[in-house]
Formats: sequence, C-alpha cells, structure tokens
Amino acid sequence: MSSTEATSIEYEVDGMSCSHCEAAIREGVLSTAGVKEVKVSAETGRMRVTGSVIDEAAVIAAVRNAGYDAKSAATSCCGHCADAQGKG
Ligand SMILES: [Cu+2]
Repeated sequence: MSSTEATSIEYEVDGMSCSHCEAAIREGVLSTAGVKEVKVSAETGRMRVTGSVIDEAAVIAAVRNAGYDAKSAATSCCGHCADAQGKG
C-alpha cells in the first residue's frame, strides 16, 4: 500500500475582497486534478493548496478562470521570507 504524501503550496491571490471571492476560487481550484484541499483567505490574500500531486500552472489557471490572479508564494526559502515578501 503506497501512502499518498500530501504537498502544500502557498499562493498569493490578487483581487479578493469577500467570502464570495474565496468561494469562487476554492471551487475552481478544487476541480484541478490532484488537489485535495484549498484554504483561501481574502483577508490575507493568501491561498494554501494541499494535494498529492499539484500542478502549479493548472492551479494558477483555475484562479484566473475564476476572475482573479495568483502567483506562487513559494519562491522564497521559508515561510518567514514568503510573509515578508507578501507584505511588500
Ligand atoms: Cu468578493
């Protein structure tokens, strides 16, 4: 039995303003292959996607499809860096 290891990728999402935005994005990204869980926060402008195999480009495409823009926040070495960059 191979256990599926979950990967988690964080994104910065532009244009969210309320829970409707969150829901629209969550639904879109959840329909992307390999994605198991999506946590979106309009307050922080962040999204965390968890799944077995995550296609980053497909996730971003799904967000754009919903009418928003996303970019990976995983370009930095750790969460602290990502945080600092996100607030810049
Ligand atoms: Cu909204």
